Amino acid sequence: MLIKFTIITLFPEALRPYLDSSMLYKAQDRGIIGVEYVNLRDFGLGPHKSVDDTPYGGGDGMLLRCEPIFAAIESIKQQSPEAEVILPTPVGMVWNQALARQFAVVGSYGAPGAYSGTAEPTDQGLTTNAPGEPSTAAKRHFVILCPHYEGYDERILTLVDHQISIGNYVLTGGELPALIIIDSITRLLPGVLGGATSAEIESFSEGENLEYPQYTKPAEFRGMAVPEVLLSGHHGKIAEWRTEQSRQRTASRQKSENL
Ligand code: 6GU
Repeated sequence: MLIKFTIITLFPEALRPYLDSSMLYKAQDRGIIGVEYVNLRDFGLGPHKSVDDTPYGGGDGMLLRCEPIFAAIESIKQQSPEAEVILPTPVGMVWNQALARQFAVVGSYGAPGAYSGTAEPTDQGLTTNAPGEPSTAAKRHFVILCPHYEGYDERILTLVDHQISIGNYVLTGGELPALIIIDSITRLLPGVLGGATSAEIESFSEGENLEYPQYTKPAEFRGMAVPEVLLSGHHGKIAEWRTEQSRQRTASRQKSENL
């Protein structure tokens, strides 16, 4: 197993259907990733297994208390002291493809070229391990602590290695961000996507360039024709067209973002 994800959540039932579908299911089935759920409620206080309380100083809503969160994370770290704790939070660093690539780096220091995975070496020379390499323990273990309600007691930050936001808007909880983080890391791991290089050539992989448009059969649909060059069989011209399309898309989105 390359990466194990332990998700601490009050709503495991909200996460399971997505993680048990499609590529994330396959990644688990192939033993590339492991997913484990820890219900924060199990660490709640008192007969009602309470996990939240009102904020000191007043204000709306409820905050997650320290005790259940410390207990949950300490129980995981006892088994896995190297685990890295991720807190999805709107005040965190905004997630992007470069961060996903860093989190997908697994394995040990090695000579450049000494790996055959799809994740890229970092500046520190870290590499992935070869697909299918026999392994027992996960090479990297992420614990994702999903907040809920109006927030959390600030003292839980002493447990956290990475505070991650998925964009500049506010969600009701950390479950959707957890899925996004897991998905974007997992698809970079060797053996998850079909083609060996498909993760590399897609949008964002090369700098911040967006992917070119693609088409499949039929060649004409309701009067909409596939661009002629793609039917030409001329590989040089096709590559040129794709590069140009990619450049135009990237430029046009940059323009709309700067309005
Ligand atoms: Cl990580 N959490 C919440 N609650 N809202 C967000 C977010 C995270 N990222 C963007 N908005």
